[in-house]
Amino acid sequence: MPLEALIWDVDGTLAETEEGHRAAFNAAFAAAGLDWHWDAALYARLLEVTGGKERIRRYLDTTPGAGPLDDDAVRRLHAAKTARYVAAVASGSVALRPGVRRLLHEARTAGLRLAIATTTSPANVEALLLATLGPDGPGLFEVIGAGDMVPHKKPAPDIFRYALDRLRLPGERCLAFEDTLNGLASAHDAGIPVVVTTSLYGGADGFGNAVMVVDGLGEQDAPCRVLSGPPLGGPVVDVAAVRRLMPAESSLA
Ligand code: XBP
Repeated sequence: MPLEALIWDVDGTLAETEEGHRAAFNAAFAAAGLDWHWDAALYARLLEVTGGKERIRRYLDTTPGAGPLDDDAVRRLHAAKTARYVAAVASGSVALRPGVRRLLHEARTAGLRLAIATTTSPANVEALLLATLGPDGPGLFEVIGAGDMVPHKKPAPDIFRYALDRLRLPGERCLAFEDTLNGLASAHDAGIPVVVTTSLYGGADGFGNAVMVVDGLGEQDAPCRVLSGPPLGGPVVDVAAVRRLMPAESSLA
């Protein structure tokens, strides 16, 4: 099937953002007078739950003595966290991962359409795209599916289906980039082939449904490593390489 669009996850894929999220959560907890502190090990476990509000709820449900907090209080706490995260990203604290800027440019030059499918809040996405790609950053993406735009977050396929619906494309004409098991499951269940770029919090195995697993997209002077899938034939994941990953045309097509 010819490739027509690339659909991108955000946190851990476009940029290594989760340490920024973790810092924003902890700052919001402190500002609210809560003695909660999410260290990296606890946060790695809590990341099994996508969505910041849902993650706070999971912490409340699994931490003796934390809470109780009603839904309104959770929403307010999460909004305070989002404000802190957006401010940090807007100040330039986060950079795109190696190869992301290059592949986005190559894809646009090749006429491929771009979309985003993420669990994070829309404000976080806009802040990241403006800070890293400039004022035209958000406009590079035809569709930005984020956060509560869908009823069920990853690993449910909703957010990738949302992107496909608005692209008016079938999954087999797209390619998704993800970094977590939840994200892989979400895109795969939406019928989209997935390239996994392993990340700080995304784990290193269990990506059997991916068409390729790499340690990043690579740059000419900093080659990426293929952890599973066909050889790249060069140092980076580029448009030619992703086109080769697409499923063959169906004989019935
Ligand atoms: C990552 C998430 C988000 C972020 C925090 O989303 O699961 O919850 O960790 O952002 P993705 P919010 O990998 O789909 O980009 O607090 O705004 O949810």
